[in-house]
Amino acid sequence: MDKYIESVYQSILDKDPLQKEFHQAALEVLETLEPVIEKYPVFKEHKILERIVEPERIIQFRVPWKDRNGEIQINRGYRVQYNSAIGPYKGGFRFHPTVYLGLLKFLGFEQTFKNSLTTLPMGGGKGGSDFDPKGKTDGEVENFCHSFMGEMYRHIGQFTDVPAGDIGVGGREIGYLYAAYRKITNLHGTGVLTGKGYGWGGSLVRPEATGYGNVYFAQEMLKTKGESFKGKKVLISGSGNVAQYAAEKAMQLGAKVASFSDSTGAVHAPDGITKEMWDYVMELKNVKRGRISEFAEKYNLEYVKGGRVWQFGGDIALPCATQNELDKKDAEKLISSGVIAVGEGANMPTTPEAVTLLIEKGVLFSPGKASNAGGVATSGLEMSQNSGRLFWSREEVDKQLHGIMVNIHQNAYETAKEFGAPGNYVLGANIAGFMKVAKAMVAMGHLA
Ligand code: NDP
Ligand code: 2IT
Repeated sequence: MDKYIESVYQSILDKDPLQKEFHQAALEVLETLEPVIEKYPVFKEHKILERIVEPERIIQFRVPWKDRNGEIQINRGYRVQYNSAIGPYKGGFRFHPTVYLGLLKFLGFEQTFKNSLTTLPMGGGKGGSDFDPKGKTDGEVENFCHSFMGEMYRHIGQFTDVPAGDIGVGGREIGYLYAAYRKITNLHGTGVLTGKGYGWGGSLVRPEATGYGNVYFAQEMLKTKGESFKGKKVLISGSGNVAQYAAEKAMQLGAKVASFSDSTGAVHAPDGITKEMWDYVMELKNVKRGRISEFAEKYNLEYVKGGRVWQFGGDIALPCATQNELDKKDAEKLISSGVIAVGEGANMPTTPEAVTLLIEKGVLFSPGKASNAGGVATSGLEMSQNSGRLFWSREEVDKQLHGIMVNIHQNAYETAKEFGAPGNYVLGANIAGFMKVAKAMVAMGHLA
């Protein structure tokens, strides 16, 4: 690695030695930026790298709430407002027991480049809490959300910072959060959150957007090799929002969706799931909030407790659960089963060693910041509709989402070629996402 870039990376390690996911995300970006720093010395003169790794603002607060027994519980709330050079901070809230500052810094950092790739005017941010919605009653989740928003409301707004969902934050949580925001501020400020329900400011296709977008991106990658989803065995990990809609779109394109998983295990459906089975998973996960093992039981499918879906082998892999869920061993298994494409639906699900191996072996590989950008892009479309006080049809939103994904693919593909690494979507997406933010920061001087 270039000495200057290495020194920036070293400063991150020195300042925050325990934030390992953030180190990983920063290194993955920094190590691909060498040709840009060489070609545009202005970025070094303006200390863009030193500035871009440092969040503009971090908010951390106490979230006290009462559980079903009337007992007081305490969680931590956060918002990392990473970069607002090209628009208001934008990015989801994650509610999961593993949430801490290092995790949210990784996600906010990624979000900055992802949002830039969408071409919409959105900066990067991320927030959340170590609160675990699993096993909680609706009432407990509601109490928690009200307390969380009791502090968060003063830091957000349509021109400041626009949060949305992520792991553990879906339509239910956004509803409770939005109610608290309205109560406190007396504003029907629809533009303050995205992922709202249809009828109270939400956009059609936002729930589907990340999963659909990931499949649209993979479709573009496959086209470069004269391939398509038709008849392919597709492995999907996770069974939450992104996994559900990636599965639906892959099925619509004629693929056999052969797996789902959750944090307790993996299910194999070697012949592909049917629409009825997909409906069952939707009800199981979104209404009953049950475990994926119940799906395996119901349809008499193989279930591997504590296992990962990659062991089942397939043509296309779409990791849609969480970070670092596909490692080098998993990549080896996928390669030996003849995988042709891996499209990240989650954020950073593939470990660096696995990414290197997949690219080396000529597997089409898309980094999450490019291929899962459909979610935040459609959040951007929700913001546009809120500003215009109107609603677009399903066809209109889906058409725009599709166009954005095709464009991100094209941009990453062309940028990789321009910088001497044809077919390397990691390098292409990092450089393309970085350039727009970096140029904006240079234009605005050292305060940006
Ligand atoms: P959900 O909460 O709807 O689903 C998450 C899924 O991943 C669940 O199946 C969950 O299983 C599993 N999972 C979560 N944590 C772990 C873990 N530590 N180990 C194993 N499995 C785990 O979240 P989303 O579908 O919204 O998010 C999935 C991924 O996609 C995340 O990386 C998120 O950052 C990313 N993403 C989401 C976007 C969105 O619009 N929602 C946009 C772009 C990216 P369990 O129920 O057992 O916890
Ligand atoms: O990681 C992500 O891009 C998201 N969780 C979606 C963020 C958003 O603002 O829609």
